[in-house]
Amino acid sequence: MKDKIKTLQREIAKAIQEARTPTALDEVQNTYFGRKGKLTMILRAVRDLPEKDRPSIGKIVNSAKLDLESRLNERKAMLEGQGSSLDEEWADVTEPGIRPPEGHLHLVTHAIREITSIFDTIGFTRVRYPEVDWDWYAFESLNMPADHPARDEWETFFMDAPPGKKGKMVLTPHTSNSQVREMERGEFPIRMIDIAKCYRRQSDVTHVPMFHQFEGLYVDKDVSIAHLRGILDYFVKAFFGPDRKTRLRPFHFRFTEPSFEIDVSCDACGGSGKNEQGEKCRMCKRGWLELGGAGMVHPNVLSAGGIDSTEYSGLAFGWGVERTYMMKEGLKVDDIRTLYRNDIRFLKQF
Ligand code: FA5
Repeated sequence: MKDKIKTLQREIAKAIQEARTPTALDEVQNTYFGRKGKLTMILRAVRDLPEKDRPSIGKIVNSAKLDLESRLNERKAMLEGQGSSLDEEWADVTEPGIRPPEGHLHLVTHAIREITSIFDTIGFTRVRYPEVDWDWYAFESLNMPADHPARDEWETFFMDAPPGKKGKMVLTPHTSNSQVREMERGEFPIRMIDIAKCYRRQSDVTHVPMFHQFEGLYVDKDVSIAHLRGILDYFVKAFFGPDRKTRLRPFHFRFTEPSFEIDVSCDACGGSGKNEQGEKCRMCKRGWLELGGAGMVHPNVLSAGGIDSTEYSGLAFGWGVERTYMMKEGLKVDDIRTLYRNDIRFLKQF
């Protein structure tokens, strides 16, 4: 009996091992483990053995049964696993590929491109000048001598570097450093648009320490405030839409005379300063949003750029790219710092 069990155990183990598919394994299971299977019959035969032999033979049969069941389960798991992984690996080589996630340009880059192209259509060429520049270009040549209190408004970062003939080096606090640099090229008429990074020691809901400005400069014979108005109106209508209006508000800059702050009519309240309920508009001050500064180039600045101010005159303007973009219709960004927090949920919307 013992030999018979051992021979059957080897036979079943071999059959299990040789089953190549789950169906073949099912057949092995039926043949040996089923109601009339060879192993089941042996187990039953143990009952008919003389009582003295039953415990020892029973033990051998049971241990053979446990061993074979575990082989069967292992093989089953292996064959089923193989089947499913083959299913998963199946590929339709004719199917179109899956596009990898694609980024897009930052909204400030979009704004810079749009601004560049609007000014391009009226003959303003985009130029680039250093974003780390000499004090002379950032302040002194703009009618702001050293220690002049007007400089305080620019809350400047100074470079830890030895001063040169043109003073200390600064991270440009505005793009107006490009005015004299452009004049030094000596080509007329000047119609430049300089868009660059600016740096100031400021950070709150309307200020960031690094931002962008776009500086326009037009120098020729007989340039007047009428040109300034025309350029402003053209830009505002092209960038914000045909219904938006501009106004010039008297102001003071050391490098322009006269100087203005430029306001754009508020889109949220249509310039009325009140919302539909007749309450004060939350977006603006009395119907107007401030866009930036402008004015007629001061004769001292023309002289610093080597231009005869009795022959030539000029206009200049400098506005913040981020703030200008935030004034666009329907763009409800109420904290300028959001633009640079790199929160993908915010950036994805543009
Ligand atoms: C100037 O910087 C002048 N250079 C503008 C100018 C140019 C006047 C040419 C006349 C002729 P102001 O400091 O106001 O001016 O800055 C202009 C604009 O830059 C502001 O209206 C605002 O839109 C933007 N700006 C200034 N500081 C910040 C800041 N910290 N964060 C974001 N935007 C700023």
